Amino acid sequence: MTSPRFANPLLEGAGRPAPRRVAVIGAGTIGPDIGYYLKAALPDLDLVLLDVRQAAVDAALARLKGYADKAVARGKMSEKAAQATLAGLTGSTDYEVLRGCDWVIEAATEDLPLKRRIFAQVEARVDAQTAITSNTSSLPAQRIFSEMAHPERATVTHFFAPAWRNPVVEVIDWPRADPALLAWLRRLFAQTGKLPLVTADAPCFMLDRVFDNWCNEAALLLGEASAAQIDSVAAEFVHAGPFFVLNLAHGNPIIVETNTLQAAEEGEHYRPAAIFGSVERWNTVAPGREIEVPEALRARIRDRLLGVLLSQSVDILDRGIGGAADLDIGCRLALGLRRGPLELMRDMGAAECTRVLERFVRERPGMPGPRRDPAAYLPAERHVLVDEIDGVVVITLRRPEALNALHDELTDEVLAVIRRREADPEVAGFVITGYGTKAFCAGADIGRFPSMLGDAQASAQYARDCSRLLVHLDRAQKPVVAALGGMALGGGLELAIRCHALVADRAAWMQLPEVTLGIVPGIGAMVVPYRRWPGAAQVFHGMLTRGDRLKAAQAHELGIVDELADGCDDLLARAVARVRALAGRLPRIGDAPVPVPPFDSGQGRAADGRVLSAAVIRIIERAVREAAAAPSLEAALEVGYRAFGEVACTAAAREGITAFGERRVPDFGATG
Ligand code: DAK
Repeated sequence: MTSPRFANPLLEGAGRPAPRRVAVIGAGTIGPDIGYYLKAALPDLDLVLLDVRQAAVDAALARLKGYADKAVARGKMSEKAAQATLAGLTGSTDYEVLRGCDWVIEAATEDLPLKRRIFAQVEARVDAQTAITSNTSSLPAQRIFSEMAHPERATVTHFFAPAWRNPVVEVIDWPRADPALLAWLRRLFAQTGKLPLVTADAPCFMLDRVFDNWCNEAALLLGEASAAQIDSVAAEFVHAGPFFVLNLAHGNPIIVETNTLQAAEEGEHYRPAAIFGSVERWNTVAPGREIEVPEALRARIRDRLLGVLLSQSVDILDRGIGGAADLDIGCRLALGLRRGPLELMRDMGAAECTRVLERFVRERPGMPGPRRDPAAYLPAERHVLVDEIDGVVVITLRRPEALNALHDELTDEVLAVIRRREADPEVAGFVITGYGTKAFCAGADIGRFPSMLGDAQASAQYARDCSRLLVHLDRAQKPVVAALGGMALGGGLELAIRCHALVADRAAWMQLPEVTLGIVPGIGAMVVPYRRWPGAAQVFHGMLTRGDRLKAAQAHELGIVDELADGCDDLLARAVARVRALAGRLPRIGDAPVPVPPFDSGQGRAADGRVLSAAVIRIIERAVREAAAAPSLEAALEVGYRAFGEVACTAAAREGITAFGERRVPDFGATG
């Protein structure tokens, strides 16, 4: 596999335009789900579902209408967006509809001769530039496409269920594929909310090698333990145990097929467990429920399950089937692992990894063992991508499952990359951007907050600790520019405003939603804006005390955003150019106290009419005034940290954070 030129797919040039007409062949489960994802992301697209059976087409179209109706009912989609998604979505049983398509996606049964017949029919009707991809989970591209007239425009794009929602797509880099096709697919996926992971053309690619062998290993343990016991032990590592998932996905025949393929290609140790041939449904426990497992048996099952995960992971990395950070994020998002296998290895430590792997290879002869020290398999960065353009290091926050929300590990990684590269004379500076086009960053990962509630000291200290990156930016010797491609919320906006310049896509917007959560933005937003953009003080008052949104264009007029961009290429090009322009003349946030206009004592409501906490608003107003009067930036920031500590002890914070976790609107009327 050749590594993509850029880790962030959006840094690849546009190459060819986005598709206008797409066909999905196969109206079973995954084909229509792929179609729905594409139509929701690209509503102007002409999309046709093709199947040999009209009944399947009709059922698929009805299902997709149901998805759109549900999205509207849940407030996830506007009526208008739902109509646009369903418009231009048609079904057919006639291959002639393929004419004029610029992308054909095959999602038929996992049957090599059938797939080849389908592609012969496709090639007879489309022109040589049409992209053709297959959604197989196991069959190598080499086998599927090698008989085609133009194999260079074909590859595998392997989606994961449910394909309309699951962000992961494996994109297979096989020797005959045109690199421009891969670049186009990666970019298109990243622009439409997906997470493309490039993998080599091995049977079962990257993620199904992990999943299939995990399930197979579980089945091989059945002589010693029941399915329910094995699922109970597996719960430490996955959200749903292997047998539960096999029941859900009717997966037994799939494991038989895929592991037979791996056995034929790579050795008998991959042979599927015989029991798959005689059982249809496993008798097991649902996720969240566990049954008693004797300690010695638990330890044995645990070692075998960990063993197969680690063995597959080191093999994937040793053979270059996929990348380390991709393996971890793919296993979490596509396979439902609680932690990626390399995260597990990191947490286990080298000695425990070696013990587990040695035992596994001893008990399962032929299974791959490590070729390097366990530590050598760990990714340098887990949550950020690092690229370089023209001497500018582009750091991409990549947590698509949480709209790039910040947590400690992520901010530590950003800081580590900056520290590692800033002394390099070849490096002019840095751009920080968010993965995809929807979000720069949706704020702090609120999951961490409940543990701090009620402890003012610990909360204030946490705010100080979390500010390491931001304080580093205040003192940086090289420019750091924030490139906002979409929303910048809460802690994400606090990061952006500490960068030396902001460049934003016209569609981007900003918000400080903390007040709606019963907390305050403690790491700079009550301080920095008033010192950097005093003319916009009233706007920041509204953002802080009402959660008002600020659109990029207005932020540009106010001087907060230095440049507006049109689309992702323009955004990143401008951000890189801005880094170069800032060299040697970095703006610094002032130490001198600044005046602040009075707050208009509003009605304590958010822009959408929701009641906010009067106590929290009081803390914000006081902190803004105190910070503005503070004799230095450092002292002003300290005011913000302490205000976060204070708010963490309020009933409003407890209510707001609890409500967020429970996905309900907080009741600040009751808390004050
Ligand atoms: N954290 C974790 N996950 C998040 C997230 C966040 N901030 N924002 C979004 N996500 C997740 C969603 O839960 C969802 O996950 P699944 O349900 O798919 O598992 C996924 O991202 C996609 O989001 P949605 O499905 O909600 O997408 P929509 O387009 O429908 O809505 C939204 C987008 C941004 C309007 C919505 O996701 C939203 O309201 N998100 C929460 C925004 C928010 O409140 N952000 C936090 C602001 S407070 C401090 C340090 C920092 C801070 C404070 C103190 N100290 C150290 C003291 C900062 C605080 C904040 O940032």
